[in-house]
Amino acid sequence: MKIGIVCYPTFGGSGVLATELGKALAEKGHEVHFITYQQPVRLNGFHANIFYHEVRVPTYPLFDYPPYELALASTMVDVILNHDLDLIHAHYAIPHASAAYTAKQIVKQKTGRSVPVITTLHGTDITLVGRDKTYEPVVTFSINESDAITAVSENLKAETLKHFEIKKEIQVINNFVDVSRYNKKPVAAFRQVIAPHQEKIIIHASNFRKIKRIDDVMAIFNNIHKALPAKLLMVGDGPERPVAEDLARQFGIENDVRFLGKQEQMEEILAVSDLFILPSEYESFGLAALEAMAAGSVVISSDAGGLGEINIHGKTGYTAPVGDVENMSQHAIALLKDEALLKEFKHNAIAQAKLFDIHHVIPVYEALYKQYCRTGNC
Ligand code: GMT
Repeated sequence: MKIGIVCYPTFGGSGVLATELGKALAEKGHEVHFITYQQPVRLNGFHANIFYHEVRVPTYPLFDYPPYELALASTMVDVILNHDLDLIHAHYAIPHASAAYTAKQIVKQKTGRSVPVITTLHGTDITLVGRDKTYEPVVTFSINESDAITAVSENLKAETLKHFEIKKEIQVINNFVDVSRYNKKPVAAFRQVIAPHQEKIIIHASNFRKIKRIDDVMAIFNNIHKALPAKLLMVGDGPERPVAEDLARQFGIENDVRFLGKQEQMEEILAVSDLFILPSEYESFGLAALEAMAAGSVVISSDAGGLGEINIHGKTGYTAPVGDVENMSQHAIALLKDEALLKEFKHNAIAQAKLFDIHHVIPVYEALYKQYCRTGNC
């Protein structure tokens, strides 16, 4: 099949998922066309079946707000027509689903062909931004106009139905991870640099936005640090980073906290981790936690959104109500102090990640595409 993937190219979970999906589809022989404003971060190296089409937004003195959505829709039309795409898969509703709707109408008018649009809802497009009155009518319309709608967790499906008037079935297709890539032996030299005295290694990775509750991450680590020798690796970047740096200094733990910035090779970093902290206010799924589990890290998370669907309380780690720093700290300390229990939970985390392995999920997307693909390529 010839598949157009529209996504955000940045480090966020929706872009990562879309890129990994495209790469896996290309590996299986499909022709994949990424359409976005920048080379997606995980799209590195050459693959004969992968094409990248950059959306350029010309500036003009009149445009206080450059019309990205129009440029995206026009680029989609161009790619659909010139590469004879079978379908468009839009990741994140805003503005991808509405731009895909526009492109579809233009192609229909030009050629009479109706190109299927599949929209995957990822989280904040529904729970935060999409619900805002400024966007809601367009989001509702473009979701309903999609030929198929998928959500990355049962929780996100429920949230979507609760807040939007959706007239179509939403299929849950969980996010996935390539367990074979993450389940690596830790690089001894890297571990030695980070934790020279065999300290436990704790990781948090996110876009450092308010919703991630970075202050909780720091408070939980501070409690862990008081109880046992430990190091914290903060991966990613975003508006709350200065807050985290301030807190590290206030707690006097700045020498045991490393801010690594945005990282592409998460599998290398996660390979040395013992425990992953994700105390978010909301996560539709928590792909970062799943990747950590695939690398054999136990997870201490909030029970918000879809997190409980992947992090099984008392088995792969622990979940606690949002903001319950004490609860999360005590569970983390108990686990880190008990080598046998930690080993058992790490084993469980890998087993749980295997349920979300890429090899189970790609065929589900392929089957969905086949349902809508109407050309000779299908
Ligand atoms: O909040 C983020 O981490 C970024 C955001 C995005 O849209 O890229 O992530 C959302 O989609 C991911 C992939 O489906 C999910 O794993 C994240 O849980 C979700 N974030 C939220 O719901 C806050």
